[in-house]
Amino acid sequence: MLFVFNVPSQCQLSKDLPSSTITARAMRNGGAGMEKALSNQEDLGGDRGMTDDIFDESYCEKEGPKPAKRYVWRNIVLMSLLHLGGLYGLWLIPAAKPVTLAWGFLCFLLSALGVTAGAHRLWSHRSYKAGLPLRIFLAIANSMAFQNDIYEWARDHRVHHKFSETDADPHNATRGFFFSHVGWLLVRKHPDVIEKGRKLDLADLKADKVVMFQRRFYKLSVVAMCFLFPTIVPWCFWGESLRNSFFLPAILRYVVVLNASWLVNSAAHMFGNRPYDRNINPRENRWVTFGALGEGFHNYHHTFPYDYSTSEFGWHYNFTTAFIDLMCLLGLASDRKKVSKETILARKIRTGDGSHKSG
Ligand code: ST9
Ligand code: ZN
Ligand code: ZN
Repeated sequence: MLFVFNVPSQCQLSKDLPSSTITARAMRNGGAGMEKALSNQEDLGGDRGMTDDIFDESYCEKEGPKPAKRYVWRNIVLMSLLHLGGLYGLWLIPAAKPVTLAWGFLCFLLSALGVTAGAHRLWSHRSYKAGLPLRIFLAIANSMAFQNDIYEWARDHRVHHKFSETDADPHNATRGFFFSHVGWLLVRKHPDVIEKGRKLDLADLKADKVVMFQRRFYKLSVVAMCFLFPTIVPWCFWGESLRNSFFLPAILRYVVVLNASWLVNSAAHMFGNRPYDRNINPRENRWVTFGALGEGFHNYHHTFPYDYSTSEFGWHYNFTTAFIDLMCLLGLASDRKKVSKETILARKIRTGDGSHKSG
């Protein structure tokens, strides 16, 4: 049974790929099959109710020339203005009250958790369960992060895991650092992203009333949570100037959260070592881990996408894991999925790059 996974598929052979690429792709599928064989309780779906975040080796990129890039000028202009606003915010820092900077940092943590503990670990991967109060909190925090609504974010993220580094990956890192960082938001998607994305099982997201409510009122919630709320608090409560209140906790904080998140798609797919699977691009990148509240253990994460901690090291540089653990302690979350030490070690020995360390 396991030998079957290591045989290159017809489509890969017909594309005349270099043998190293064929082996790498076959190993990714082999990896998944082997993992299942290694542990009975840690099957790929578990009780998550979805498996569409597992790499699909059967996908073949279409033959022939790639479709031409179609720029979305509205996004290019808005993203440039936003980053200019962020630079202006940086320049304003010395003029701001310390409490405004502290507020900006709190807004960073809240919006980051809306992405890491919310859109990512809960809604994209179903790596733990959250009760209604926590889901409402995470959806509000997610609107503060303004990274597309949870439904769209989780759909794009599942398609990223399932078709990593191919045409069907929205931020395919083989198209370069800039494309995987922000460029993918400035052009029309490759048709395969949409075609493959439409076949994903998103029933769990559609059944989640919090997710669908946030999607329905997304624009309003973004205006309120990403821009108004962070601005109004310092302006009203400690008399910060409107200019500092807007450009620091709202604009600069938003730019920082965006770039910290995008670095997971760019830097953590290019720089770092691969202790768990040397055949895939995602890496362990300690700088990204630090800036993204524990989301830079990306070789581990793509190897075991169902692990709630996205790492084998618990709270180490992993504020998001500490947060989820605290939520479980308070009875607001449960059912954390964790890969056993034995499975991790076996995988490191079988497919790791020998670094056996993170970062
Ligand atoms: C942003 C997202 O920044 C950031 C994501 C980061 C992810 C990081 C992941 C790393 C792991 C986690 C780490 C977290 C770390 C956090 C740290 C925090 C400190 N499947 O989209 P359209 C359909 S957003 C199925 O317009 P175009 C779609 O439904 C920033 N279907 O495609 C629609 O159908 P219909 C703010 C799909 O025209 C049709 O296709 N936002 C899929 O190619 C057209 O959809 C922005 O900057 C799919 N996957 O445009 C811009 N995709 O017509 C937002 C699409 O039937 N985006 N469809 O309704 C856009 O403007 C556009 O999407 C576009 C592409 C221009 C990029
Ligand atoms: Zn990735
Ligand atoms: Zn993920």
